[in-house]
Amino acid sequence: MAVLSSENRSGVLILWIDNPPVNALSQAVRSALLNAISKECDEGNNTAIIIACRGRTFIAGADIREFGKPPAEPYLPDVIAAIESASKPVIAAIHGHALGGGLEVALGCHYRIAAAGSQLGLPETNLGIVPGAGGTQRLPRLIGAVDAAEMICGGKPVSAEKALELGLVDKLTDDDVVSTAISYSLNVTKETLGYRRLSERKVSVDDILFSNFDKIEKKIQKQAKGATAPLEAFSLIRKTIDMPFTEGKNLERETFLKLAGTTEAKALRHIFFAERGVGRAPSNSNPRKLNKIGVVGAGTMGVGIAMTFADAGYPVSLTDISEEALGRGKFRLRSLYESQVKRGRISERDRESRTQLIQFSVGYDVLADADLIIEAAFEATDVKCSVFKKLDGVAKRGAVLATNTSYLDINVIAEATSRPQDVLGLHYFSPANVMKLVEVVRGQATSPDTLSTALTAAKVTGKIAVIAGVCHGFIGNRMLRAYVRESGLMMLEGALPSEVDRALTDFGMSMGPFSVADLAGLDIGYKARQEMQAGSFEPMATAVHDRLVEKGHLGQKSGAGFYRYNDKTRANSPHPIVEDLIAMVRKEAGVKTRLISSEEIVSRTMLALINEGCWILEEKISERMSDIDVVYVHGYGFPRWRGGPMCYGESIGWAKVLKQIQKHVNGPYGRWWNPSQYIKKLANDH
Ligand code: T1G
Repeated sequence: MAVLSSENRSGVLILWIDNPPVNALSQAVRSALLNAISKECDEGNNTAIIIACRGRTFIAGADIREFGKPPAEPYLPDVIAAIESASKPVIAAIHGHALGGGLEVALGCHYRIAAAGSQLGLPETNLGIVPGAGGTQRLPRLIGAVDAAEMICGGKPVSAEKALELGLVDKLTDDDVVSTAISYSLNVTKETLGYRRLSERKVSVDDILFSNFDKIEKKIQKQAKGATAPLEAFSLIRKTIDMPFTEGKNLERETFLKLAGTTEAKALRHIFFAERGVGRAPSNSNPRKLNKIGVVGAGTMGVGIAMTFADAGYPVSLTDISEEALGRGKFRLRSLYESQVKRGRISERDRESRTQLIQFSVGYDVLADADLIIEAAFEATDVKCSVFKKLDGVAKRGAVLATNTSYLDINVIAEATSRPQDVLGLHYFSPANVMKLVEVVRGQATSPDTLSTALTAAKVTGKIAVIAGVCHGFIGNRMLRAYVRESGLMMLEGALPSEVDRALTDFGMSMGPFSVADLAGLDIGYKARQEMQAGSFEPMATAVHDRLVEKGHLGQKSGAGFYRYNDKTRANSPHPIVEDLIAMVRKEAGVKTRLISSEEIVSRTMLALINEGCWILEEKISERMSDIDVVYVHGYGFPRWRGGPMCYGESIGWAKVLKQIQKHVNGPYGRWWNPSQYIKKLANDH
């Protein structure tokens, strides 16, 4: 199928790019575009050229699948140079997304028309690179250094409306964007092309002088959270802002090629495709219709889950055992939506309509017509089994019955019903209406249609769904246990909680393990451990955690845990009793302390994650390594620019990883370090 076709309409040549799914600038597209532009300029008699795209979007960028392969001519900067130097006006007719190389093509055009609702951006820094086809040079010449730096270094697209305000597009239309571009072309002539060629412009001096680059740099540094590409983009813009175009473009290309091969860029490409590879329904499955949702439990998770569906326009029946419990749920719902209105996230009308969609009631009768019922009751197997037994008696045939448990055995819960084939886990992460990740946990009896229905529910509510099998903690929480174990043991061996947290936030984790424990509530882990079989976890690793809970220090919720929290500012400071408790546990355990470096903290926690991840793959709890990375990046604050724990393991090298793990096998807690056959095979094959 041709990736480009041309059409003559009213004396204008329309070049239609047609390269599904997102009109990425593959080599074939670049070559066809270059030939068509050159041919029209050499021998065509049209008055103008329009570049437009078939399908749902304008060009969404270079073809990321070509990255990592030797670059193939024609190179995109040369294609764009040919567009810009064309002897007749070239107009970009934008709909959907104009991103990366797509926006750079549009910047090479002399005019840009955007359909209302379209998005324009240079998201390259999200892939660990910088724009590589003139974006860092043309954009500042069109909209000024400050707005350009914001767009390029932030990596976020702007709406067509904002683009018009910035001067990035010349016209916005609610009509057909190509027809609008044709009419627009009637008012432009080739005489004015000079100024329309951005490479012939300079960035205004005022703009450079008053750009307050230092302030922008600080903001970008904070947003980057350890990633290097945003800062590289900023330094490139700053360096080239008053350079001649060609010099600046060469430096841009040099920077682009340097970054394209970095571990960070490889990791960001990995997670980009990993996010798109998760949650694929089984091929032989048919999702059931989803019209009405039921939620059991009006606590924090239940209200968050109800909001998730109401935000997507689904009616929800939210039930609990008493009016008092419902009252607390209603209060929570109201305050959450009110704070979203206050922050400008949603309108007053949205708040009203979404609140209307959630009906509160006592008992289960209202759930009789629900297509999907999600249980978010107390985290205890006996409680959940009793809820599912009741649901089994109320729910209609074919309703999907999901539990929001974060680690319990779904097979046991399913067996409490007469329909285990309709039961699975939907493990949302708190706050459920905000966090994108949901683990879809298939029980041994879960049918393909039930699984497919749950995956559809996740998709239509904008979640990233990762399929998991049943084990204690599924994917994320099972790996978290290994990570917490090593953090806790290193605390006993000599590292302070704040040193462990700092080493890991410097590595890129959004929060350290002890801060996370305080945030989640130390009593959560305490209760979970009481339900776990002896020998299934390392008690020494959480001995201090347990002492804190027994003294009533539950973390943020009680004002103190590993840290003390200022109840006004929520700022934290070391909790004075923690060091005494650590010393006491060390003494009881006869532990001889030693200096523990941040390198050891990162190594042991990461190896623990990777080793557990390989066991999860060996036991087929997860289908693929990249799924585990998606769970950890989206559910546990793992730095995106490292691609996830398994991607990080790959970057170290599997043979080296296995060797380091084997060293721990011979250590004092070696029983937790047995390597799987899976990792041995990886080390052997790589
Ligand atoms: N290259 C190759 N495939 C791409 C792609 C791309 N740029 N963008 C998307 N896909 C695939 C994706 O893998 C999925 O495939 C399908 O398209 C639908 O994507 C020179 C060097 C455009 C907002 O970073 O942000 O230009 O799973 O599920 O939710 O300076 O895709 O179906 O097989 O995401 O509707 C810069 C990345 C590249 C844009 C659409 N551009 N894409 O979202 O669909 S670097 C980007 C997106 C660059 C220049 C530099 C989104 C989207 P499959 P999807 P969506």
